Amino acid sequence: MAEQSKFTHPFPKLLFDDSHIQFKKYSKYIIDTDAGSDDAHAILIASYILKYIRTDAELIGITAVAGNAALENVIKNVYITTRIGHFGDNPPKIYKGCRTDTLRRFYRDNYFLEDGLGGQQQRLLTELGLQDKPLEYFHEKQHACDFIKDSVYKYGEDLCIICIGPMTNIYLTLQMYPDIVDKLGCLFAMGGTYMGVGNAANSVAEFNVQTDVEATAAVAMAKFKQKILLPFDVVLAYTLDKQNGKVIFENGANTKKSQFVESTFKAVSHDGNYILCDELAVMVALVPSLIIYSLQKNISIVSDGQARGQVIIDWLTLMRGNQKSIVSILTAFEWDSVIEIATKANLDQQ
Ligand SMILES: [Ca+2]
Repeated sequence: MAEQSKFTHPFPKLLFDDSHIQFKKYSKYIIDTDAGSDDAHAILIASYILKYIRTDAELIGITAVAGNAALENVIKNVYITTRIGHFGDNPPKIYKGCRTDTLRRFYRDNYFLEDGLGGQQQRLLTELGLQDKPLEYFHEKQHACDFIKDSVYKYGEDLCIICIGPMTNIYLTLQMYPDIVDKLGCLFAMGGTYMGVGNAANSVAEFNVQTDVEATAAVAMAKFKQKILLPFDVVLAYTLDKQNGKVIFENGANTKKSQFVESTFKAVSHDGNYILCDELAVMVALVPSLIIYSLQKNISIVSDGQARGQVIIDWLTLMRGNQKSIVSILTAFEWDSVIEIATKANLDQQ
């Protein structure tokens, strides 16, 4: 096993236990996304996994939510990605979700520039001959929340929803159809922190949670059968080494897919630190054998004050009653395999 895959915890041993469980494979998946270049990269990798590794599984749809970019841009970015990825003639359908967060604050970080795709959206749409298409061309008529509800009713325990954006779509679906809690197989989310290392302005919250704290807090408390969390600070702990980072993010494969990844990340300064964020979430959700350690802990979300949006971990099991909600927090992975998958996803032919 490579050195990098040995993740050491900075906490006393008593906080960790033998609670790691083997996560099951689901046969149906939905990706809920605020794409975002890293979401686009994650969807590209998902298309590779579904074509070559999880041929038994199906991505039944992609739901869009405002976050990294405005909803219209998220939808177009997802559409572009599904045409560049490994989906072939059968790309997943795209559903338009929530235009804003629950408090309607219209928060954007523009981390991947205004179009959410590193300024490449117009060029890529033009290359696909779609620059003049109206927004309706790119998505289904049914609203994302209704699609999520119908899918949960139809597939139940066989369905896993992978959330790589703010929780607004899931929260709204839950408000409209609360019985999905008892039916859905798994809710998997990239977001939050477990060591308090956030990327929001207050330094303790993570972007997806901070964008819709109310939605996250409500979804976190909902008693789904299985809730899995990939925290942001775990992603940071798994920063790629420079050599692998360059191959994956700087067109190491010299293919159309590899160029797509490079161009959409060009606006971001890697500073020698390449991370797989939403990408890692999608990889381990689709291929759970990549997960080698997790903690089963109660969590809750700070809803006000200076630490608004921070995830509180109930390390010593002190939370009571309605405060608590068990989540599987992922902390360690088969890193060599993760790198191999991310590298191969950039190749046009295998
Ligand atoms: Ca995202």
